Amino acid sequence: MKIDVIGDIHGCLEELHELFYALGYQKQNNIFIHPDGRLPVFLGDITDRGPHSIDVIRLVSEMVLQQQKAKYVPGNHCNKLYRYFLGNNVMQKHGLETTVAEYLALDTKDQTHIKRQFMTLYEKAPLYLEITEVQAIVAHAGIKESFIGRTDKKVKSFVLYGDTTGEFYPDGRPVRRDWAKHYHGDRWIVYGHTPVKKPRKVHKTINIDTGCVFGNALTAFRLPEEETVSVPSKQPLVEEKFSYFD
Ligand SMILES: [Mn+2]
Repeated sequence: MKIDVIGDIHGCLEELHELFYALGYQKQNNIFIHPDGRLPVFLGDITDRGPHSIDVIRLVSEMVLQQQKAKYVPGNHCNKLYRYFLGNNVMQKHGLETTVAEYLALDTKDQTHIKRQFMTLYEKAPLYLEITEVQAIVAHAGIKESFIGRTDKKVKSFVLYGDTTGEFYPDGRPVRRDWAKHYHGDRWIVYGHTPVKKPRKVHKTINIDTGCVFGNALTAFRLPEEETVSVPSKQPLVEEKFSYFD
């Protein structure tokens, strides 16, 4: 099996279409299909902040659930939207407000449909994916080697939010450890979550969140080829959202 892992989309539907075409996919029955049968894998954070979160939910659900031509794992933004749909009192900020505004502008019938589609997508998704054919693990914010195979609370928090210390910078961003530096496994860990200007490879880990919603690029990582493919963003650049590790 050959796979194309797709980084954080955050409602950037047009860039997603362009990325699929750049990867050689064709539009067929409202979804994107690769002539060689490649498997697209969405690594979470498909909504929030960008212009077309609802249509991204429609496309990803159609590909993953209805037509079963793609895989999906959730990100922290997906977790928060799910809790909003459950009726929990979640804070509508950090981009959730844009998805909620799009959702509330739909008529009641469409609202019911989208809510059900997204909740089913989330509930059926594994916390992370182990894809043995290409020796890879896809996890939204990454995963430590010792956590692979586990799905307890500690692992869930790591996979969704990353290796946070519990402390915060003065501007509110969480302090993160650079877990990738300590990863020495043989399998690829493909992740996103923390925007970087260029895909960041450290040992056998790769961060492919190239911050499309912040004006940089949308990126895919192809296995077994070990190649990245990026398309430029159509959003304005927000420089301060990009982090730089050594
Ligand atoms: Mn994230």
